[in-house]
Amino acid sequence: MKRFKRSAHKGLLLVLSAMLCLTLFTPEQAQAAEHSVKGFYVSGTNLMDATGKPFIMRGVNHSHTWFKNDLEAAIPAIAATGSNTVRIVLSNGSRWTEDSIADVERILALCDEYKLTVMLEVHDATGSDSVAELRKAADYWVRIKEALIGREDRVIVNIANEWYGSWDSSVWATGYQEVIPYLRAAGIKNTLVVDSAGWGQYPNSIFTKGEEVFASDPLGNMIFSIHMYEYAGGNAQMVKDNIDNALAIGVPVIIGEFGHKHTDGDVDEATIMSYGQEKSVGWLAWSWYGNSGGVDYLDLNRGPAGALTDWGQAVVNGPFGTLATSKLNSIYTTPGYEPVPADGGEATAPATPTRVVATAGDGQVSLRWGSSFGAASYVVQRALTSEGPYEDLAAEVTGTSYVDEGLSNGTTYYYKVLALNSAGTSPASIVVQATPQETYVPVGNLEVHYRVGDTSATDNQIKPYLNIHNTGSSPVELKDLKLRYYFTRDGDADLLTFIDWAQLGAQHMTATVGSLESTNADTYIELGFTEGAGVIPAGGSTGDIQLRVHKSNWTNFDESNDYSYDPTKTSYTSWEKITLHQAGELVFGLMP
Ligand SMILES: [Ca+2]
Ligand SMILES: [Ca+2]
Ligand SMILES: [Ca+2]
Repeated sequence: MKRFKRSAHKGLLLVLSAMLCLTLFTPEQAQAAEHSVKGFYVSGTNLMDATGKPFIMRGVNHSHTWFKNDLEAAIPAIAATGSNTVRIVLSNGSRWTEDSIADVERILALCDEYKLTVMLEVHDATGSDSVAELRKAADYWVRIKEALIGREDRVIVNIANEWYGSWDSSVWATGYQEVIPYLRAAGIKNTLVVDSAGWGQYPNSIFTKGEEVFASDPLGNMIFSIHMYEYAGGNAQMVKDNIDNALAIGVPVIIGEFGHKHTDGDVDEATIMSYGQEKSVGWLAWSWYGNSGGVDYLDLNRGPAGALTDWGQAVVNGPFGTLATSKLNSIYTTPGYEPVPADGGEATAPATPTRVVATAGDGQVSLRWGSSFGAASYVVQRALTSEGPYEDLAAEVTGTSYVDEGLSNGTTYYYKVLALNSAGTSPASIVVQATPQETYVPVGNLEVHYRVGDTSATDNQIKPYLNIHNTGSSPVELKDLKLRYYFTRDGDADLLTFIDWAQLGAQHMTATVGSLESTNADTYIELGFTEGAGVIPAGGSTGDIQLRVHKSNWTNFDESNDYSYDPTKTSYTSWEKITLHQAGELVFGLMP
């Protein structure tokens, strides 16, 4: 029962059911007998995941091919909606820039980290009635098949977005009957998705020709997709009829795209979501962001990682939205699940840990990393130089973080993380480093906050932005305060200072240049306040003070060697490498 033709599908299923009863196969045995590859498979009108549980897609579409640089922002934000699936728009190169296999691998690795099942699609043949365009889509999947093989448990292939624009079924069916066996012959065993004719909005093609198309798949591992806009999802009855009639042929169907309205009318999105839940039918809303040309209202989100729109709120937070109804692919939640390659052979070693971050603390370093797909545990290695030698610091770490304690402040430590399972060990992650430092505790009630006004360390200006906070319970006279910003002046030219803006009034501020001899500091700018500057109220602050320093000959600085400069502080943060004196006494910060 590994493979059977659709024509015999229903009868054989009955026989299989009878055999299951008689021989008491476990579900695992039945699945192993029925499927030549561990991955998604079709059982009646259900799509099943590789652990044998029904998988009901809940998620969104993401227009990756037009916004290739936004992936790292978009995927975590999409995962945060609770989606279990993301449908990724790719290009086979006919109409847009082809997404290379390396790019696809990058997408799939990132989605693995965020436990998102991926439905890949190519968009170039959208609306075309040309079989040649469908073949180009199929050829694309064969070109990148090495990215698909071995990921049958988490990657689904939507052969061609909305191929076939006409409201007609014959050529639509024969086109798919040609390319589906072609994809299978190439060794692609992933679940395939076929969009209905009529730009995805003519589900009659599924009702009438769907069984013939399904029969062309020697693995019987394909599902249909309806795109529900005004012509296929315009009202509740239309939504229900289209879902019911598609399921009636005995094959799974999903709503691969839907909106809340469209060019020529309303869409009943509430029924799509609620009836989809009632009938265990998957759905993927169009689309994360980036819509234009008059359908901007279809954006679910404001930018790759911005806030949800009203449409996004409905899809994510609605009564049948992703947060209420989405369940992750069980492969990501089943302890001990190990991915198996397409040939059914040995389990594979996990992926290399990515997004490794080391954060220095007082006598310690905190490490965290993204979860590696297929990992049972992690090993953290440490060295005192970036080249090593690295020694195992912690083994069998089952989470994705580790705190290395008892370290010497001022010493730089280097770390790598590796992932393990029963099949082996991943390659090591990139090296990260951190230098533990004593935590600075302010002695009084005044605290200097700093951010960089420009992050270019080699241009002709130094731009520290400053704000003094009074955390005490009585007001502080500004005229008693002196701020110092320390740097190396990199040359002999005179320095010009400007208060570009100060919330308390730049006319109440003074700026003078002083010198000293210390590491990374031969010069400082001292900011003071006039008699009329007033006070910092209890619990208040000075507000923004925007200082700018130039040389008289406008040559460049090198800020990278400046004591007070920290380009990572792009938002206001307490910063002890700027000092504050009150009536001549140091009350905040560490002098260089
Ligand atoms: Ca609507
Ligand atoms: Ca600068
Ligand atoms: Ca400098």
